[in-house]
Amino acid sequence: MRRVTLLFVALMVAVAAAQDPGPAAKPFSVTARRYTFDPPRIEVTQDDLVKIDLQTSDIAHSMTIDAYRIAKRVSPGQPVTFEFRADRPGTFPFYCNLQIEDGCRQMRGELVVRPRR
Ligand SMILES: [Cu+2]
Repeated sequence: MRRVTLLFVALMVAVAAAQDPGPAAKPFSVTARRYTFDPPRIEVTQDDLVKIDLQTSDIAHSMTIDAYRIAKRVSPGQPVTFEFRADRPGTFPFYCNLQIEDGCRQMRGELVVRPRR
């Protein structure tokens, strides 16, 4: 019985460690405008909780990161905040997937997720 209890405690500790949210979300403020993202590059470390405050300074845009299945639309005067866990290391492009203006196709940025050592 005691052995079972110890096992259970060990398991719960392992689960808690796996779910450790770690430090608070890393905030980034991103401004979309014709036809750039500012900043165009976001660097984080694997497993960081990334918080993006997205706003546009002109027309509606989006911030789309296919690798993370993120597509957030932002409208003038209505900033959007979203969070995600950067669990995949690598360099991932982000872009604007709205077709309101042709120039949006030039909107490119990259998310760099450094591997955790
Ligand atoms: Cu756009």
